[in-house]
Amino acid sequence: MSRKLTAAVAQMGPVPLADTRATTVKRLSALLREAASSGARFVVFPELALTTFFPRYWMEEESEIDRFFESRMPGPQTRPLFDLAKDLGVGFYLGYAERAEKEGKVHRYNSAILVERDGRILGRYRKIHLPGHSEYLPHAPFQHLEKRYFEVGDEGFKVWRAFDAVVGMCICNDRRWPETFRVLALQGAEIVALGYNTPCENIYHEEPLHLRMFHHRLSLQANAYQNASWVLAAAKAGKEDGFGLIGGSAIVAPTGEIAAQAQGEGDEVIAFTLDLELGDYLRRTVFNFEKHRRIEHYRLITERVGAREEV
Ligand code: CDT
Repeated sequence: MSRKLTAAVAQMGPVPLADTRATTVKRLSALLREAASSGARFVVFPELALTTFFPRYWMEEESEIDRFFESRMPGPQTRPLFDLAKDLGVGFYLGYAERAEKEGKVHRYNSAILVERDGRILGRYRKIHLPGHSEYLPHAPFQHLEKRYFEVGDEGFKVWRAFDAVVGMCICNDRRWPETFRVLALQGAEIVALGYNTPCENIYHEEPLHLRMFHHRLSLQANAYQNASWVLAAAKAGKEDGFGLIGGSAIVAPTGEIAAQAQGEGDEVIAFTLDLELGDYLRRTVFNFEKHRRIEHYRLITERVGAREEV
């Protein structure tokens, strides 16, 4: 039986600091409509899609920080997107900053949700591989304060049955770590949805722009192939209040080939019909995990964090 799903990646151009949630939700709604008109039943939006990429700014006041966070999902400002999804019968992945309260304590996460075609939230992922730093870097061209504003996700890498497939989620920097995709694939992930904000400049060292894009694609393509998964990757792109973000939104096949990619750095929808059987085929053959993995030799992966010379 053929198993096909038309899915879309909705890239966003810059979201200026001054924009309101209402303006941004309108943009997301327009992208959702466009994706629906190209036949998509699942749409992936970027990481922190509702605001500018605020971890580039040093902030001290809690109220200043909190204005970038959602304490309810859907909340009054985001509700229209959920209602539209239900009307159109299109589900989505949405990245946002989550403010949660547990036992009287506030927690903040860089999160994404998976929403089914009836507008129901099926699942949530809280980003695990947080890049950047927590202290102010006086000489850096901008800050990357994810380690200051977010806690490490506490819910693991999970998958959900959605859109008649098995869907996993991760966020931005997670794509550079093979463990992300392998843990999802071990739970049967056929599709991995991922939103990202990748600055054009690397705050750690001088790096030519072409390498930023190369490493982005390399990570998507290698992980898609080695885990026989479709990868749907949505960027926030372009100059956001003067700070460049790479584009390169893409749909990558389980063969590791790029099936579709964004052309520009603005709001743009790319859609593709995923053949889910392609992944099944690879999982029965070259990447038949049950047959070929040798876990007795992988112990160090979960026992050791940093590398240590042992010669
Ligand atoms: N948002 C996010 O995770 N950005 C990171 C920047 C890393 S800088 C080496 C990314 O992996 O794209």
